[in-house]
Amino acid sequence: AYYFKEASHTFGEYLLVPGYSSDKCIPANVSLRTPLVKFAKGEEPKISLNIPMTSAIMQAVSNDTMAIALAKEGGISFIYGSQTIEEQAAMVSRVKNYKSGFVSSDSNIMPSTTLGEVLALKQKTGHSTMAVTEDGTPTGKLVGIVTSRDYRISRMTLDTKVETFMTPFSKLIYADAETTTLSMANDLIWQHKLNMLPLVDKNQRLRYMVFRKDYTDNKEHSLELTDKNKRYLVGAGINTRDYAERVPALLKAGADVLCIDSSEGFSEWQRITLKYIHENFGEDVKVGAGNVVDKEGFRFLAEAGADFIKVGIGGGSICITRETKGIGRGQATAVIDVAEARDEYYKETGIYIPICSDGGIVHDYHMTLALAMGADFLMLGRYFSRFDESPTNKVRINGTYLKEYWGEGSNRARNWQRYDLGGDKKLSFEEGVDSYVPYAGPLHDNVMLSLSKMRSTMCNCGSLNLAEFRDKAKLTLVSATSIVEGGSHDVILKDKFRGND
Ligand code: MZP
Repeated sequence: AYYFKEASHTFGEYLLVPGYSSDKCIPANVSLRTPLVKFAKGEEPKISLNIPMTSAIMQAVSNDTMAIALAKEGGISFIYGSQTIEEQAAMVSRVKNYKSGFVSSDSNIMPSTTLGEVLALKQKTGHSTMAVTEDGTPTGKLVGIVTSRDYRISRMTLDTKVETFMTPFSKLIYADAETTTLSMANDLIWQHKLNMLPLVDKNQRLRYMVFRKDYTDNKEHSLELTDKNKRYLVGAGINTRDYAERVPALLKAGADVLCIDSSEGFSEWQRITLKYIHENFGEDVKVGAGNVVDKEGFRFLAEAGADFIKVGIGGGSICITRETKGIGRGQATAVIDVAEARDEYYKETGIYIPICSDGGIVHDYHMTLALAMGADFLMLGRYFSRFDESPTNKVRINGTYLKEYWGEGSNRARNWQRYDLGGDKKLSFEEGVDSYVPYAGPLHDNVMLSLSKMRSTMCNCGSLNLAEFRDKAKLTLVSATSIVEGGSHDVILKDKFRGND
């Protein structure tokens, strides 16, 4: 037998040691943009995410409602595959056909986005103007407009409320998108000597910008900031059995990316599946594979053609694989090892294959640690299952609100394909549990909070983007005693006394 030299560790056993933060290191300047699929040196990945979060390929997590909510934030869901092909394709298609209130693709821009990045997007989309919202979401407050005029590029900072939207002439005027026609808008523009006029809907959300005739090219413009053509990114899980039928149905429904969902990815079944998909549907169809926990597993899937590789066995909150089968590896060690393999592969071939840390995230800071250790993005099950948007029941037990959350390898999900080694089409024994998680409210609020912690930590480590963070991060293992030191200790929490009042 081969023995790994060191024990494998998980996130809770590590801490980050701060590095020098310059005065540029403020959370608003941090970009969390990350590649989702592989790309060659010097090229752009075909799909990137604005935040490094994906939701798990699970019945209790990723349906169409979750996918829309997460895409709005800049992440992506992988719709669960343990349902019929028709049902799964219908979910994908509901996401793709969802009419969003999003302020167009350009609105997915946060103040942290650099001017250069906005300009590149402007060029790509052909828009003369772009809206920048406070948190990069359609419903976020408008904080800036990037526009080009006389070949000069400027970024205007606006008052944060649409009601007090400032035009270049500091006029405080806006109009109702429901009742104002384009010609009425133009009249208003001339009457009030404006350069542009924002139109808002009844919820005061910005819907259109109307520009003065000579503003850029002597033509009248109205930019619809809801850009009805916008379609959210969505992924879908597949398995190593019915891919010949499932993949075309998902692609037809509009899936942007696929992922082989398996508890153990270092297998010939995955190689055959990847080969079939790329040969029959072309290299443009992007497929992730996994899960693996060491360099050898990474190399195998990289050579088999995976577009991204998921890391993690046995670390999921609902997972009992380590107890039932005795396989797995501490999640932090697995990520560190596989990230090294990814970097070696990149050096050798010039191909960067993003890796995803899947499972085992308990606290928000674990996400940040996983990214520091080399993950390009994260897959989260328990985290998202707690939100309003997850597909499960909300129940009240002993005065506490909870949501149901169950594993794909539990008797409830019976996703035998995920554990398939050839042979019987059934789940021979359970590898997951059926459980409750504390209900946590809407996805948007929670994701914003988690990301703001992530951005702060990155600033403490002197990093403004994820690649820089991976390079600069300094990590230390901590002893069991110092873990105790990390929580509140040697004080009596006031909460404990409430019952005795
Ligand atoms: P977590 O975020 O709840 O800790 O873990 C979610 C991950 O656990 C999933 O993305 C998947 O890789 C894994 N999973 C899903 N079902 C099971 C199971 O039943 C499982 N054992 O391990």
